[in-house]
Amino acid sequence: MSRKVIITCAVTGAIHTPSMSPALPVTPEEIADAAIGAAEAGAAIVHLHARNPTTGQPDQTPEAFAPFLKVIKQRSNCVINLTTGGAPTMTVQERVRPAATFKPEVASLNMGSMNFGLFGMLNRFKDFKHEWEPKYLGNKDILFRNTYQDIEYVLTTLSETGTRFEFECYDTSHLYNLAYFLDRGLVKAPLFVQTVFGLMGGTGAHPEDVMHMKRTADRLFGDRFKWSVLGAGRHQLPIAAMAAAMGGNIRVGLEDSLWAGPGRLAQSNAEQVTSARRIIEGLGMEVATPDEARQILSLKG
Ligand code: KMH
Ligand code: ZN
Repeated sequence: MSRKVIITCAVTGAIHTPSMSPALPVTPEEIADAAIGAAEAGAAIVHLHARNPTTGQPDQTPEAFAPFLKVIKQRSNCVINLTTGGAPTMTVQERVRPAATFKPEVASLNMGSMNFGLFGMLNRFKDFKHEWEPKYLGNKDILFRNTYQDIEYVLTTLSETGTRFEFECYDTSHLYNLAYFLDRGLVKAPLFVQTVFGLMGGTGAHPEDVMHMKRTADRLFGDRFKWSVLGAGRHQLPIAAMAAAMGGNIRVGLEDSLWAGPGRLAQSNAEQVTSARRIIEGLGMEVATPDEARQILSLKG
């Protein structure tokens, strides 16, 4: 039997801004359509953020999530994964509210503090429509705060909900932080470890970085984790191909990359999911359905 590979699609996020791409979903209708389209193309999991429908600014209020969650649940069986990262400018108390309110099957959990370097994008994109965009991107002081206390706060806030986690690890130190929480019994196997490559402030996207992260996770967690990768920007598909061949799962989506190929903006999230699907099937493997992902990751369903 061929291996089942889980595709996660992160449809909008808090990194890219609306002026960068007309395909970036902003309104609740656009976010719902993007998530459903990604699921129809093969994503078992959709990772969701919300935005202010007028300005496109990240909005972590439960009220901003409610309209698109309702539509997605009505029209798709995909696994819903809500961000607890929100935007790096938000407090952890704000960030956890949507997951605490909607108790999804999966929520993201960022496993360490780091610099967040968005300013590289200021040279690549011009003509910002909203004043907040260049200000946000140009801030060289963004600290993405995920202290031990913050991580514990998310874990304890969600402990009664049955929500499991997409552990976002941007460096090997974050894997060690996860091992600490595993030792303390605050998180349970199978761990869904999302290793992030090529984001400024985190590890790079060289094949050696991927190998080192994978080897470290193997050594710390053995058979107690399921590995997934996310390559930022132009690294998205090369990292996906490498990891799929090494036994990993794949995350794509406009949160992580706006591109479909060199110099070509993706027209939709579904387009990136289709590219991920081609890689998986080209390697002789199969894309996991939402129910298969639920079983592989021991989700509450
Ligand atoms: N944008 C990703 C690199 C979260 O939502 O918790 C990180 C992310 C964080 O997805
Ligand atoms: Zn996210």
